[in-house]
Amino acid sequence: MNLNRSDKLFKEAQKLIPGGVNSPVRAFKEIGINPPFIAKAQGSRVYDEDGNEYIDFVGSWGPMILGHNHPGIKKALGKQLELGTSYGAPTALEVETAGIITEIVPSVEMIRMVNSGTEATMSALRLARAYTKREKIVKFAGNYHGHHVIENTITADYNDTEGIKAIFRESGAQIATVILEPVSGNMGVVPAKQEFLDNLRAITQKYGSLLIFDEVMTGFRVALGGAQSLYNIKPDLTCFGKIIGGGLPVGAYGGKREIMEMVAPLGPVYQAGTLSGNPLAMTAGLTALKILRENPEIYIQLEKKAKRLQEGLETDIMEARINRVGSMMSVFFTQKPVFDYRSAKKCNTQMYAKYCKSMLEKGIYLPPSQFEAFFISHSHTDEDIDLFLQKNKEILGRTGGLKIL
Ligand code: KE4
Repeated sequence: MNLNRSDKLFKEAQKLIPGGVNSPVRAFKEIGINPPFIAKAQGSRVYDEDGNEYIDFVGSWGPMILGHNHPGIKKALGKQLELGTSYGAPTALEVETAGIITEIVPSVEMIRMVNSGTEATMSALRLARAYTKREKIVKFAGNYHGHHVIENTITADYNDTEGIKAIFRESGAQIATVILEPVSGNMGVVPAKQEFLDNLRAITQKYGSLLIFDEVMTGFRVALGGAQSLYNIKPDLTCFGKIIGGGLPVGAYGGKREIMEMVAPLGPVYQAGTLSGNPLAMTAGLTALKILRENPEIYIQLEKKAKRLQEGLETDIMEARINRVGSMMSVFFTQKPVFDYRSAKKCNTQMYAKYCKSMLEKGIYLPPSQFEAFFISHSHTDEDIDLFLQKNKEILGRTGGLKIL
């Protein structure tokens, strides 16, 4: 596979940008090869600077649920471009976007736009501390809430109900909030158990702590209403990102009115942003959300395609476990269940690296890290799924074994 131009660009990039990338995972370090530099994308495909074509299962790490360069989003952006790109003033677009999210996600009565998932979780945590007048934050090993450093935390084990009960017995009165990914995507895909979430909701209520769902990845992904609609749990605050930007930079946090009313200029929690609610980003996000709301069969089709891929991989790769929720999934090279970060870390990550590299050489673009999710989009066809399964077979040796090892 010719990666000459990408290699040259990477060499140049490394002189100017830390690690040659603007986000670490893009450097393909875990895979041990130079990353392809992507030149364009359309539907389920991305194309690198050397003209190599890939079926894309990274989907820009989640936003591309409708596929790349969706015609409806492109048309809406073209129209908005005629009207300008940023005003630093309130717009009707922000009202409409806030409206559609609060309509689709009932736990969100009020919402504030920011520019990334990191900003969303950072702001939600600050707000939770201000609202409860407490400082401690409970988070979970293997969950990622953006690159901000969360101080004064207690790190618990995911899916460990007894562990959480013990933490609250010990420190409940000091705990401002519990934050988690209701379906983890950042240790690979690891779904929360229903009783684990039910307990979290009950115990935070009992101790007067807030429950924050980080749905930056799962929001509008695992279902239109996100993971909270699958588990039928109402968190106090929810963080969004990725899909709500339709491919442009958007994050948001929202929840109970009485909590959100503490945010400036209404309340004392100052949070601001030059490009928050930017008209272009709102246009892309709003268009994507309208398409998802008006075409519920999209989620039925996503489920069908993703289920078929999961079953195909489970049949062909004897050494692997596939965790999946809706159209987000991960291949773990282990024979044991993966239900928390400890079990995820026991997987054969070297095997994953070889698998990912071999699939890339076959034109299948997977996340270059075991501890990420890959995504099916509405633009992936049945042929794309067939090709994934066929390429998967090609790199397997003896029945189910990996020839590459
Ligand atoms: P951003 O600041 O990257 O928009 O969002 C941070 C974030 C917060 N919460 C969850 C659950 C997330 O998954 C993320 C970001 N996800 C990673 C991929 N796992 C983004 C990819 C990257 O870091 O380049």
